Amino acid sequence: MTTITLVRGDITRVSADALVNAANSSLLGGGGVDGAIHRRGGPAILEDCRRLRASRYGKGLPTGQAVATTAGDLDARWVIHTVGPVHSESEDRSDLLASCYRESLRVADELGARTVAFPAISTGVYRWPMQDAARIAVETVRNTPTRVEEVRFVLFDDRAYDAFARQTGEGGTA
Ligand code: AR6
Repeated sequence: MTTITLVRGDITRVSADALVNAANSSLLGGGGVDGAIHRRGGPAILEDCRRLRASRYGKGLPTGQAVATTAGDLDARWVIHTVGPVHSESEDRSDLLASCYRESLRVADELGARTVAFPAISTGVYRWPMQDAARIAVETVRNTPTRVEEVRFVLFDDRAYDAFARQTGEGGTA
């Protein structure tokens, strides 16, 4: 049984076996969580990402997939990079968003990670509506068989925290 916990805050301040990064296909950094992870984690993460681009992911990491690197100076053993879908009004990309959570847990299992922290993937630059993203995140984690013991969702603001709390049945901030 995987325990789901919610915390409000900055994922780069969290201690866990693995921290998940809401990356883009280039794996070479960006804004939001991605920028924060590379800033606080230091250059070792980018070095690993460049190695991945030079080998297995020459064309970049496809949307919905996940891959691990060192966590550099972060309080974790690994960063698991995953690429969320950009939200679309005309096309249902929900399964790609669910895939980010499934694939990240699969990589976590391969690594032997027991505690994994996730941000709310795709809800920033990629514009996924928060409540729907929270539903997909929580349902997917609940329905994915894994040896991960604790999944911690790290929510950056009250709006994100409340959306996830509505899904897990915890009290929100209101
Ligand atoms: N800790 C936890 N959550 C955060 C943090 C943080 N330090 N910073 C932002 N958030 P986003 P995306 C929240 O944009 O939508 C990047 O440029 C934020 O409030 O980071 O998947 C990548 O390189 C939002 O709720 O990721 C890609 O190009 C959530 O994290 C693109 O953005 C996700 O916001 C990916 O977009």
